[in-house]
Amino acid sequence: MTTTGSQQLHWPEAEAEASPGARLRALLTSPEPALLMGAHDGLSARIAADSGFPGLWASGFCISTALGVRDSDEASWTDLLGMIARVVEAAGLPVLVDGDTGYGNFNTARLFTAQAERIGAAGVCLEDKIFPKMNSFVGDAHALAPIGEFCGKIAACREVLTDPEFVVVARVEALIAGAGLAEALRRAEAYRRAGADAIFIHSRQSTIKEIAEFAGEWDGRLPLVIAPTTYHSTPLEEFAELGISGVIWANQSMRAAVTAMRQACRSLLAEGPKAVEPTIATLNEVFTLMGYQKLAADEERYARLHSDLDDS
Ligand code: SPV
Ligand code: MG
Repeated sequence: MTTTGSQQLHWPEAEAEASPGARLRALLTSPEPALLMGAHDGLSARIAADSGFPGLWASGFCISTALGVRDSDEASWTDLLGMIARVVEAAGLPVLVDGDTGYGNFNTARLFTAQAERIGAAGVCLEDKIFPKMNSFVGDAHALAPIGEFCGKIAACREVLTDPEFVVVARVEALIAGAGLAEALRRAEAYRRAGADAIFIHSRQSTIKEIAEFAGEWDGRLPLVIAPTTYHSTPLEEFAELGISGVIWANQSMRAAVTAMRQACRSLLAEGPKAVEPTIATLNEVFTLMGYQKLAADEERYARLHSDLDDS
């Protein structure tokens, strides 16, 4: 039992016998692609869990955005871990943490990974770029880390873990950097040998084409994870046919929030609260989502538990 205390306080249904790492591993080795929903705070994590997603992606892009900064290592890694702890606690689901480049060298990467395990995350994903990194969809300057150095980072992260089931994902950015399929495969194989449990192969094309080519050549050597942000129109069945193990919906929740909050702000200013009220969650919906009923039940229970002593 490795769930955190606050999960038990808020979400008793989230208790599980297996460790977070074992639960994520089970998802990534199941026959169907596991759908991991992007989360950026406790609320988005809770909504994803409530909607039925089996696991979460703690997105660096989205947490940065929620903190009001850019996805270029502008947030400190302790800022991120603070928010990731909220994501883990609120969801009660296995959480794969976006560890970016590991915030520097092998040492910062392993410190980050050890902390992520300590706060109850299920896995960490490290990408083979240079610190400070830039979001993969911004510009063309995506310098890749030397392969040997990145392999050392993976090995250091593996060795610092206490749970052997904790998942270390190596993210290959060669296709993002325009370095081509052969380089992507060369890197993925090196990372597999260095101890990665899965490969996140990232692409920013609008079709599945280069991911399909990679998956064909890769031939199931390790589970493959993807984030179809730009090739979102690909049917899920195609991912299954390619043998993809994990599909990350990385930023849709944050982008939905941006649209909804903008709309509410605009309507409030232009038309007043009456126009906004029918389009937003009721207070009761929020109270239900956040488990206020359980708090009330607990309050009653503890008030009665030793109430006989009050009379004596
Ligand atoms: C993130 O969500 O922070 C990611 C995935 O790294 S992406 O933004 O799609 O590159
Ligand atoms: Mg990221």
